Amino acid sequence: MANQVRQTGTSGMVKAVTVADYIVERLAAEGVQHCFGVAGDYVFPICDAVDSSAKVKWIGCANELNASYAADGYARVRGAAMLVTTYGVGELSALNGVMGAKAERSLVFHIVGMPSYQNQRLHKIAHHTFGDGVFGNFVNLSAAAACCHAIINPENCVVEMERVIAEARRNNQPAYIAVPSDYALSPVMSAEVKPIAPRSNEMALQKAMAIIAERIKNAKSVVAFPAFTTLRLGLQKQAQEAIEALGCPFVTMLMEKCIIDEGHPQFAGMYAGAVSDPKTRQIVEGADLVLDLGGVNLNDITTAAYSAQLDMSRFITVGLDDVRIGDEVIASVRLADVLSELAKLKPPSAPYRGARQELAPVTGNPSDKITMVALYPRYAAFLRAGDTVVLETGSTSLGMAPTRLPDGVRVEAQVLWGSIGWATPATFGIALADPGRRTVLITGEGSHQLTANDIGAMGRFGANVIIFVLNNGGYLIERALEENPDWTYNDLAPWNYAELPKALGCADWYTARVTTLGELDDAMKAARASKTGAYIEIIGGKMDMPPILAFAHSRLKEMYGGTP
Ligand SMILES: Cc1ncc(C[n+]2csc(CCOP(=O)(O)OP(=O)(O)O)c2C)c(N)n1
Ligand SMILES: [Mg+2]
Repeated sequence: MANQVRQTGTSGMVKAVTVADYIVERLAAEGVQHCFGVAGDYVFPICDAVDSSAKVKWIGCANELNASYAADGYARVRGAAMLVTTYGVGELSALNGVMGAKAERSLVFHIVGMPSYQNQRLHKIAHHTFGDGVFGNFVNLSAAAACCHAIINPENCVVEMERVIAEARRNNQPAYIAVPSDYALSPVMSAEVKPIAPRSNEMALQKAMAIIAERIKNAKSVVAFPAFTTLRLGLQKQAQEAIEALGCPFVTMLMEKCIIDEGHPQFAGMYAGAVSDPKTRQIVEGADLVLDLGGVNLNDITTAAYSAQLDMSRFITVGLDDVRIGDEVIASVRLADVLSELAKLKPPSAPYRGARQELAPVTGNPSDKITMVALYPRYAAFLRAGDTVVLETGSTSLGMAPTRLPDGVRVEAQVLWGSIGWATPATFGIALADPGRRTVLITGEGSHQLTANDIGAMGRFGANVIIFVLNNGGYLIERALEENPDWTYNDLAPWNYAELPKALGCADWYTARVTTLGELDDAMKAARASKTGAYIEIIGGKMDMPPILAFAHSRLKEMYGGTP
């Protein structure tokens, strides 16, 4: 008992801290105040530790997939999130969301309660297994969704928690922490460790900065890409300061929309290969030096079906933990340090000044049906500084991409992983993570059908979000990505969307179903004024798609490859 970690209980008695309590306390110290999950017997000790914690609140979700998406959203704002699921059946349901967090670099601590060590040793036939007495069947699967993992026991708990926290922070990706149920209730054994904060190797940082400075000096034209990772790490301000010191134009791609205000004088537009404004395209593709601040993701979506013409030899990519210049990689250099070094540069006397793009005018008559041409500028006019808008994969996010949004609006989207259904629970997590901002969800109805049941949790936990659901009679984006738009698999069960909040326990929410622009304008005003949540179902046209989607439709071969 001598080396058990102890804390003083309220009664003044000294009691040993259990593994479960320690894990919850340690994650609370990482800034986690909410724990998303679904309970189960193997994970009861962890759930109990959360429920009795004064620092972390249990947020029960309708299912583990929703919980994982909510945790991803929360982590994007808070820097870390806690997700708790039960062995096998629970953790496996969460994997899509945890893997999405890995792809999009969002730090979710996934805690899973396992059957007890005793029953594992005895190879008992237990529920949530294949009935084979084997208990390692799922560890590798869940571990593959994370960047690191640990199976916790009372002796390794303190050391392993520091190791996985440091590694997860280094990569800003999920960590998987599995805890047998009897160990979870055992007292933690103390160990001499200090939290490890990721930092740069000073020599490597100096070397990288010298090369970057030389390349900047010799470049006739420089353009900066602030990457989505700066948002995940809370480094937007530092990225902006670096760009202001550089004085060069900066562009954003879909994963980075509004990462720095679109009204910033150095903003040179959104870049998406061939569908970019020609001036933006020239600035990017004609630049001598492209400073990629954080590691942008040049995927089929962000490059508009690989239509970007980028010479990678002109790139300097500052990753989370290294700097890449051509084929040279300088390891152990942190993005935050490079940004603060860049911010020390003396700004040029005549920095780049872009042509300021104003918000698109709101058009159409009150009795008109709702077209996408009329809808996107309305979203832009509706959003304001202090809003976080969550964009679901689908036709709308592609339509919103080139739509200029007001300054002070934060945008979240899951562009790379692109798992539909993500945005609804992610909105919930984001709203809980920062109640000081208004969280606005813009989703298609098809995506919404996957995870709409957690609207109930939004009401239960007082997340006063504003939800716009575009009901366009099916999977429009899929109709556009095929030669034949009329395959029946792109049709949906016709839900009464506007009635969902009431059915799911949010009786005091403002709800509306709108078919004309006048109704939409009135509903938007009412939603903004609502003190509780708001939910607006927008009836759109079955084939009314944004121009970028029409462009993709013309490049199906380039996107998917031709028939061999
Ligand atoms: C989990 C998952 N399943 C399937 C897909 C394929 N998919 C991509 S978009 C989409 C349809 C989206 O439809 P909706 O939300 O109604 O938006 P719309 O394009 O109609 O505006 C589907 C099925 C996916 N990306 N993720
Ligand atoms: Mg749809």
